[in-house]
Amino acid sequence: MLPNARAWLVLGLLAASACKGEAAAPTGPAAKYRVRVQVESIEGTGENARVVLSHEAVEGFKDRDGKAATMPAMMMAFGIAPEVNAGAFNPGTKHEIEFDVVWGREPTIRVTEAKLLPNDTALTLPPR
Ligand SMILES: [Cu+2]
Repeated sequence: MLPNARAWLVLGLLAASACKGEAAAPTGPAAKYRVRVQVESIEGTGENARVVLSHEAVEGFKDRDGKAATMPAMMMAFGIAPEVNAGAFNPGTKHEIEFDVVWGREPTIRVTEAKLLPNDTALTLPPR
């Protein structure tokens, strides 16, 4: 691509995102959390991939207004950031993950890092 063409493409993308308006804009910087999880299932591929995880209670979770909130141990679906190896999320495996939260983004909650834990790691998960 010619340098000029690339610059116009970048400008076009900026303009397109500016035109989306405030309502669609993600609010504030990403908040990041770490928690230990067990994989339940994984669905979809690429940007649409979602992994269902049972996670331990999340320390220091904040709500949409930045106020202290609670996220107890539960089972829920997470998006997966492109840099994460989704192939490691085999059902039943345990991981320590980092996830980010951007209110207004789809998906709001996304795994950004994952480290495999030994399978005999004892986790405090919701009753099944
Ligand atoms: Cu949760």
